[in-house]
Amino acid sequence: MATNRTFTMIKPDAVQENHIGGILHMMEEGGFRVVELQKINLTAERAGQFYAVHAERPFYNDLVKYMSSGPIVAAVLEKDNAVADFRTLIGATNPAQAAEGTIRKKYAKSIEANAVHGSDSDENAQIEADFFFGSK
Ligand code: YYY
Ligand code: MG
Repeated sequence: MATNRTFTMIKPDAVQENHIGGILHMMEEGGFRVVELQKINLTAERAGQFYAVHAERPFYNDLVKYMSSGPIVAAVLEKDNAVADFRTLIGATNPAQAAEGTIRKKYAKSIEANAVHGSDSDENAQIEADFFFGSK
């Protein structure tokens, strides 16, 4: 995958509360093109694999439970400088610290139910996109 792509998920509570459209709109308005899109249920096992890097963290079990509690929307997005620009668009992990105008400021309910995922590096964007969509 080229370095102008990133991977995102719209998390269960945002899907449950009918924010798929609003969140995708903010992504498109932010200059991102949707190149892959899929609504899917993660099993606890798959959610655990996706967040395996956090397996030793105290929030891991709750995170896995949350991420498998309802459907998510997985997507690959394209834009110049995608990974960094998307992290700016989504805002801080903790919505209490998220800047005005960010997706998490508008839609996140808590540090766990924080509306969206965004890859943190080009390498992880590739790995995470492949996790859902396979190698392209
Ligand atoms: O990349 P980002 O999603 O902003 O945060 P990470 O530090 O990678 O954590 C992944 C995920 O874990 C976060 O989106 C919510 C959850 N989490 C949590 O529930 N409690 C924390 N103290 C930290 C993270
Ligand atoms: Mg992260």
